Amino acid sequence: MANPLYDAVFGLHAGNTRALITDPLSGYTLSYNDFLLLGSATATVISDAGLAPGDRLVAQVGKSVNALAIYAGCVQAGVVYLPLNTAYTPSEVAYFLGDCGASLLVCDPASAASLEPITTKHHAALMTLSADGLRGSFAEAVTAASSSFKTVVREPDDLAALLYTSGTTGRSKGAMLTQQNLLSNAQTLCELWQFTQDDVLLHALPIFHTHGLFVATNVTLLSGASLVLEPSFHLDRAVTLLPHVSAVMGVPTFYTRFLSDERFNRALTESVRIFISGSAPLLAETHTQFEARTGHRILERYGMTETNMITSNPYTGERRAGTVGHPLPGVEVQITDPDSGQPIPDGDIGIIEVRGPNVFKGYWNMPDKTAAELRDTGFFITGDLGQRDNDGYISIVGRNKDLIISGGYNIYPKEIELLLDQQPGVEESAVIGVPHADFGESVVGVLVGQAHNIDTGAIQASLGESLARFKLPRTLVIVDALPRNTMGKVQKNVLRDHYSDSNSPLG
Ligand code: MCA
Ligand code: AMP
Repeated sequence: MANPLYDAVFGLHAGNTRALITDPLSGYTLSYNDFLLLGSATATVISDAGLAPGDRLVAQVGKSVNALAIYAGCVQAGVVYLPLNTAYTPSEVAYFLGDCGASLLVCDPASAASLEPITTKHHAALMTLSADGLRGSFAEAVTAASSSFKTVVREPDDLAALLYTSGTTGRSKGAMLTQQNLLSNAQTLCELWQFTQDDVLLHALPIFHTHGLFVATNVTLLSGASLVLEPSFHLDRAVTLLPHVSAVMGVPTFYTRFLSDERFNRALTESVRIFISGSAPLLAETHTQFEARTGHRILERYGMTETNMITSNPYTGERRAGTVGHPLPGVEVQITDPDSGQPIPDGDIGIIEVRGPNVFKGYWNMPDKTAAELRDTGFFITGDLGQRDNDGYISIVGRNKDLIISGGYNIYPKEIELLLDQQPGVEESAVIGVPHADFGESVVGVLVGQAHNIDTGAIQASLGESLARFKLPRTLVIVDALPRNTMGKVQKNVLRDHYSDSNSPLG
């Protein structure tokens, strides 16, 4: 094959007049063929902007058909796609742009003025695309561009995307994802979850993360199904759309929000054949309540940016609440002792490690980090703690990495602690995640110092200048000292127990 990912996911639909994008409420549809033409015009623009195969394009744009076409255009042009959370601040974007050596940034017209000095500094071009995908220099160029583009030849091991995942040291790492990583995973999931061209997927996830970008989009495209492409998850609209769709993919927050709506019941979900959950733990209680209300058993699966999807509950067999199911076909999972790295018996708790065609190539320009997390044997050390039962179902019981997952977004405490430690009056800090009914976990910052020397409002404002809002601590508390063990290590578990009720917003 000339370009395995493009040919399998996009190219095979040339001439297909069925709907790829559909809005059952307004009647809008966009055919596969028209989307491919849009993707090819986008590839022309990318190539005309001077990007060669292997160059990086960074996109920080709202979710739209045209934004999705940037992904298609990059794959067709052999350019490495790097999507960014729209909530990231200019200082966060500056890091990604500089680290990956991007050639082009596509951003919202409203952000152009604040991002222009950054692109100038890093010698990258800047083009704009509005959140609806219709305005901006990039949109204009696509409208004027030829939709005839010769697909660039790529090897299975060539990079298709670079997705940044925060690091325990506070420095984000770019996970290098190859064509083969993305394609193999999509093919496996498509088959396992039995997607066909008759499916209509409610797509309300962001398209800058693996879940909404690769899992949802690639699986739909591979199977020839349709997408209801919502800009974001709005409960009222999602409830109205449910009778028109056959599949839903979401983070647990979607499901707890559905359950909070009294219209959500068996009749409303009759046309849906599959509800899939991932990116964060789904409480067994949510699983049970969901079944009682609708008769559906949510299918929970587990994945990571570096590995794509790793495990899934079965489509036809028992979907076991509180577990993430079995390793996907072709994917190996071993559970190892955190100290020795040796595999441990079923039932024991250890680190989940994974090997297979889904596992990334390494971290961009970080050979040491790659070597520390990707073994010579090919196993990637996830940092999640899990156990396997006698029937082969895997449960995630905790994390061996200091990570907070809020509404499906990963937040690394270290990144916030480094900033808190620099604030006036703060001697040191610890950032923890505490239970939150809507987001699963929310962020609490524990500051050491004297209350009269610390202005929490000013700290919050200062953090907001450099951190995306979803990372900001919802609560800041001041203490005399942090609890430490005999080795001097901060006991975050003690803090988590103590502040488990502190998830109210700051006043
Ligand atoms: C928004 N806010 C949040 C979050 N989202 N705060 C904490 N955690 C969040 N996840 C804040 C905003 O900053 C804002 O705060 C306020 O909440 C309202 O913002 P809004 O955008 O209206 O929020 P929302 O529409 O209610 O969004 C919540 C959401 C969204 C629908 C849960 O966060 C979401 O779509 N999450 C999905 C993330 C995802 O796709 N993860 C997959 C990662 P303020 O008022 O202060 O400004 S991929 C992955 O994990 C692996 C590979 C896997 O296995 O899938
Ligand atoms: P990310 O770095 O955004 O790719 O997030 C990956 C992390 O999300 C994993 O290492 C897990 O800690 C977590 N995760 C993903 N799916 C699940 C799940 N079904 N249950 C619990 N945690 C999950």
